[in-house]
This record gives sequence, C-alpha cells and structure tokens, in this order.
Amino acid sequence: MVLGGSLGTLARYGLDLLLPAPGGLPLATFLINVSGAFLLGWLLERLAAAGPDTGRLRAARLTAGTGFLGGFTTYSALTVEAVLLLDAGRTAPTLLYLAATLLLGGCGEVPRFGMPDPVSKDGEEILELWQGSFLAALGVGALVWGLIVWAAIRYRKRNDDLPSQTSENIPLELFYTAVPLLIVVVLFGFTVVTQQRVTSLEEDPDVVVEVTAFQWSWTFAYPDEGVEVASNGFEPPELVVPVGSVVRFELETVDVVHNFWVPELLTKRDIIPEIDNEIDVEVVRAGSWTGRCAEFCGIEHYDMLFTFRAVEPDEYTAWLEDRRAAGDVLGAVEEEDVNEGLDG
Ligand SMILES: [Cu+2]
Repeated sequence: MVLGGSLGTLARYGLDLLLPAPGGLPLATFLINVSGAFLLGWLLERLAAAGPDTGRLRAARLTAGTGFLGGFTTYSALTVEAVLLLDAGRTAPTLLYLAATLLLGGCGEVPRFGMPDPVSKDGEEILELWQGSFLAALGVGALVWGLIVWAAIRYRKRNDDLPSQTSENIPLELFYTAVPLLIVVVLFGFTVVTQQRVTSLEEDPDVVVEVTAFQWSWTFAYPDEGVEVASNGFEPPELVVPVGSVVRFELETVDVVHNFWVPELLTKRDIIPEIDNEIDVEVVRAGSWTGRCAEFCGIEHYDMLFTFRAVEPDEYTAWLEDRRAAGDVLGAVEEEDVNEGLDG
C-alpha cells in the first residue's frame, strides 16, 4: 500500500508538471481525479469478478486500488484549488470544476458507449476493448480541444506586431511524432490480444450447432443430439443454447453470402460459400434475443431473423426432448419447404 501510494503520488506530480493549466484552471487535477475514479471503479469490478477479497486479490486491491489510485487521485488538491479560484472571484469556473469532477468521477461504472449489453464471455472482452479505446479517444480529444481553446485565447491577436517566427522545434516535433505512434502501438496491442482470444477455438466444445443460412432463413442442426430446427413458416426459427457451455457454431451457406449476427454477442461472422467459418460462444446468462442476417443477400434479406435463446442446462435437455418428440430430427428439414412456407 505504501509502495503503491508513493508510485501513485509520483505519477500525479508528473502529470501535474506536464499538463498545462489553461486560463489558470486546474486541468491536471481534473483529469487525474476523473481518470483515477474510473480506473478505481474498473479495477474493483475486475477484482470482484475474479474472486473473493483474500490473499493475492486483496493484496492487489490494497496496492493498486487503495495505494496507487489513492495516492494518484487528490481531493485535497481539489479543495485547495477550488478555494483559490473562489478567492480570485471566479465563482462560475469553480462550480463547474467541482461539479464536473464529482459527477464524472462518481459515474463509477464505465458507460458502454452505444454497445449492447453483452451476454457472452467474448462479448464482455470486446466491450472492454471498446470502452478502453473510447476512453483513450475521449482523453486525447479533451486534451486537444483544451489545447486549441487555450492557444486561441492565450495567443489571440493583441496588436499588429509579428508573432514569434520560430521555424522549428526538434524536441517538440519528436514528442508529437512519438506520442501518436505510442498510442497506435498500445491500441494495436490490446486489439490483437482481444482478437486472438475471442476468435480462438476450444479443443473440445460442449455443444456443436451447424448453422445453415439460405435465401431466406436458417436451419440449426445439433448433430450430437440428432435434432434439427427450422422456421415453421410463420415464426423465425429458434436457436437454443445452454448457459455456461462452450457452443461451437459451424457456419455454412447453401447459396449466397450471409452473415450470422446476434448483436448481444458483440460479434458477427460472414458465411461465405465454400468457406467454413466457426465461432465459439459461451453465453453467461439466460435470455432471449433476436439474431439476424447482417449481409444484404436478396429481396427477403429483411426476413432472415431468428430467435437466439439461452437457457439453463436442464431446460436445454428438456427442449431437445421436445424437439425430438415434435419430429424436428436431423434430415427432416427440406429447405424448399421452409422457403415456400416463408413465401406463402
Ligand atoms: Cu442473408
């Protein structure tokens, strides 16, 4: 905790020196407190998900959370700066500064920035990558906007003298070449790691489903269970999977290119003639969502919906029984029948 606290304080002083104070406003403290609060929320959530607060997890919480982030964020600086601003008669900026820090910092949970609430393990990882990239972009954006406004105000035209005619500044140019490169490298690194993880295939999936796309519907076959389901011609077909099992979707098409997409999985995959695509999905909670074809594949593309339903394992077994009893067995589906049904 002491080590973490010292490192956190050092990091704060470093940023304090680096970041400008546009118009005398404490930008550095603001960014530090808001980002610190977000990081702490994220860290505590991750630790809570990893297991009970004992042993190494507890040590990690004390070092990184209480120590580092505790030393990093500084509410004493917030108070002192607010009082200094108030004394200087700048009431509006003071209130804005306090409100923005506490509101943003108090969000606790990072917003999803437009992504659906993920229902699979991969989806959670993809969401985290998206949130991280979005926050990084927001941070860079805020810094750039701040610098633009600051430069416009600080160096506005005051008289007719020529401004400074500096033609080059090697350290500065190196700095603004290195920083974007570093940002790209970091984003690229996180992307590759996440991509490798979410596209990797298990040795031995618990359930295999053969997903067949055609103009314009789907069939879902469970070869190990001898079950195959299709649309009844009136309702979209239903794809049912057990919660907590690794499900392999083997994707194939019998005609043109389609695309398998359940938005809540945060992933979709093209289904291309002659090319076998496979994805592994582990759904983490029960529910029912709408899946669709995400590749324009013809006049009734809009109708290529299916119901994606995740149920507890015993319910899944019962569903398989029901399907067999209803005659939804392998080979019983004729694609032409389904097409006629949909057309009629
Ligand atoms: Cu399609």
